[in-house]
Amino acid sequence: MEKLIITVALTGAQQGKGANPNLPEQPEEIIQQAIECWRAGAAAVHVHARDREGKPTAAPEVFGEIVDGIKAKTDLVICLSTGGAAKISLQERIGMVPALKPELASFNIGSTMTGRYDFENQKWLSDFTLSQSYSDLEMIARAMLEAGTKPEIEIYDPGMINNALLFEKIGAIVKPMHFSFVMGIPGQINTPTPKHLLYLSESLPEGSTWQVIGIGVHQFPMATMGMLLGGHVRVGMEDNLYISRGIMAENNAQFVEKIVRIAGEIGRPIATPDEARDILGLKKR
Ligand code: KMH
Ligand code: ZN
Repeated sequence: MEKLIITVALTGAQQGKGANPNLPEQPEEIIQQAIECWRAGAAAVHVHARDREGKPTAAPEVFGEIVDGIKAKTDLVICLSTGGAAKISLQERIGMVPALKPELASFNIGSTMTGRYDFENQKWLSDFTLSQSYSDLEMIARAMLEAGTKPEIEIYDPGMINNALLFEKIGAIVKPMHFSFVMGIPGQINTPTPKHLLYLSESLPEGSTWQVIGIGVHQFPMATMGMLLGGHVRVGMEDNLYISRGIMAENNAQFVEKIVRIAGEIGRPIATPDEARDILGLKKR
């Protein structure tokens, strides 16, 4: 079986320390947890940034501080998030791409809705629509192409694979493409079942690579299915705050340790960061 790339999404733009106090927010915490994940067997990290008040930011300086800190101590593949958050404009979201020219950056290839409802108090805790037109998407794709950044194409419903094919046709994305299947967000079409994962993975153009991102309780079951199907996995506290049912994660390295254990049991060897670069067709460091 091909070596397994373990990516860790260390922290997101939605949940904060209020949801899990161990969630890293500040650059020094993010860097420290990235190093621990690398030691545990991660090949890549997916990075979001926050300002000193803990609000999501896309500022290239903050991303730059995190990237420099991770690069100083590890050879991890670094994927920067261009997903942004409410009140962050499209231009701001992708500003770090030309500024930092990351190896990988997330590319949400369509519009998505995310929300969390508090049933007890009957109100929305978060309610965010990432609204992107085709020309917005083309702009993001071309910014990545120009910077030499490989897009990590985030797929929230199968139709978004068609968008990737369209942008490849017009020369804004080049093959081989790398995809993430985000599975288990209510209201989005990638239902977290084996059937859906099989369908998604079989719908990709020849030569593509992919990883599965299971949200919340779906994280480890979907990761295991992904590993069995020959895909790669993303785990970590951006997507799931619990290391097992009812038990809050103490840090991100715990997720890597758990995946390494499962991969060992099913006979899937783990990729080093440089092996991940080979698999993804990234330049050597
Ligand atoms: N929040 C995840 C479900 C991004 O950062 O651009 C998908 C994600 C997207 O990580
Ligand atoms: Zn993200």
